[in-house]
Amino acid sequence: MQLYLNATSPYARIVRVCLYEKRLVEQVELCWCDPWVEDSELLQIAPLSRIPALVTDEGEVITESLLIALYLDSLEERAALVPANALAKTLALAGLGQGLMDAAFNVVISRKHGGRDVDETLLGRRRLAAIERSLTALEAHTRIINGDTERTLGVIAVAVALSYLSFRLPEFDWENRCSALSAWHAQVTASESFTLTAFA
Ligand SMILES: N[C@@H](CCC(=O)N[C@@H](CS)C(=O)NCC(=O)O)C(=O)O
Repeated sequence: MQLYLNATSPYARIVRVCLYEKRLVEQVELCWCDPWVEDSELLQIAPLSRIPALVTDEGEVITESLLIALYLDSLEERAALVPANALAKTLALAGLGQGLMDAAFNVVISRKHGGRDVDETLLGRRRLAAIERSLTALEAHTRIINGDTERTLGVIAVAVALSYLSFRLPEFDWENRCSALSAWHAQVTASESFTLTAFA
């Protein structure tokens, strides 16, 4: 298999963490690329020019981080990313994590191309408010308060989204404002799958 990725994409990091959790890293060639330039190799397989993109051994191209994670989960029984007996809980948390990631990523990319003024637009304000509300919801989330750190897709998506927030939008200072979330995140990200895939 081949995975198209870069070192700063939170979406690609979800997939990389999943590869370590499923112990599939050795079976994947990492193809480092820049989706923001005309990369002919990436464009050949991914018309949207977005990463992550996984090329399977059969030649199928799977895009969208959570869909790639589902595919990887199907390849190996060990370390279920989406356990059948906790399907709804796992998907609920994964959606929250992906949503937080989307909001944060949109803030970052909008500022990059439009400057800080974009924060004052309707969309800019909505995204910043969405991040704040998500942090509040996560801080009060029963799975986080109960210390559920089993690295399912939901836990991985939320933890990567929070790491991305620290990496790109440190002004949110969520680590000091959300103590339960911060303790939970520290525990989840102490694993090899996170330390070996840190944003660079
Ligand atoms: N929903 C997608 C988002 C993927 C995405 O937006 N990737 C970014 C990099 S972090 C990208 O490749 N952007 C290039 C572009 O939109 O042109 C996923 O979950 O994989």
